[in-house]
Amino acid sequence: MPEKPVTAIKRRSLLAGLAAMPAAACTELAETKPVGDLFDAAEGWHRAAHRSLAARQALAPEYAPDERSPDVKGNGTVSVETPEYQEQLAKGFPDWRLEVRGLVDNPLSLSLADLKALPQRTQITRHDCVEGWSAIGEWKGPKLSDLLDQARVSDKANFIVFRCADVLYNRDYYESVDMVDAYHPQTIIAHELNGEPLPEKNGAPLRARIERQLGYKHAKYLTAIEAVASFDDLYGGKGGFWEDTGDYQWYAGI
Ligand SMILES: Nc1nc2c(c(=O)[nH]1)N[C@H]1C(S)=C(S)[C@@H](COP(=O)(O)O)O[C@H]1N2
Ligand SMILES: [Mo]
Repeated sequence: MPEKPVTAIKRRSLLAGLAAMPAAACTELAETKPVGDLFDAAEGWHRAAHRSLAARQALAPEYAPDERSPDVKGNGTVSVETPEYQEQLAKGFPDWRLEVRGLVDNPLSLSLADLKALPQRTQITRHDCVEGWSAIGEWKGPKLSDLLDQARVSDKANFIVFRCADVLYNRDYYESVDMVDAYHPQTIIAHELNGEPLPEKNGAPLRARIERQLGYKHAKYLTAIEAVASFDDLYGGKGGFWEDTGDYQWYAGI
């Protein structure tokens, strides 16, 4: 299936970039350069913005089946010890729901069966953990972009937040990405690893795969996907578990 262009996202990202341009720089340019030069400068900026957006939309490398690692080790939370989770795990998660909510016109509550009924993407990619290990695995699931399209994300949303079922060091694990990564064609909600249902240690029943980012962004044990305008009302306000502790950066592009 051909990958969908992300025109709406492109426009939003370009505007965000424009807003980030210091006002003083604009004033200075306008006051000291002839109008023609200003136009050229704007066009040059536009081209550069496009180039960097294109770089972020590029695909992560994909591998052959025989390049898969024998195991993808579990890291961070490897078991959710509540009785509810353990019961669902034993039964194959018949009652698990993934909510898609926040700044959306059509909130969703999806079962595992609903997610499996959507078009699926299978990708063999390398997981790179910031702690210094990597593993190649085959991940399968629907594209996050399909869920977001179905939920009709509002123009006011700037980020997608991943809510998780686990508690690590007494705090809820969560993560977030911007719209470029959310709509990236390799960003999927995986329910399978190497042809099997996701093992508990790797985030059963659902985990995010965000292939252009480091491992800690790939939230496991997903319960909800939330469109937000900012992180202000979310835990420590930095958009993720490790971001709030101050250990790692929010943008972990690779
Ligand atoms: N919910 C949740 N997601 C998480 C973590 C976690 O502890 N809890 N750890 C992160 C880190 S640091 C890494 S490297 C990967 C590990 O994924 P794996 O256990 O499948 O190797 O999950 C990420 N997502
Ligand atoms: Mo990690």
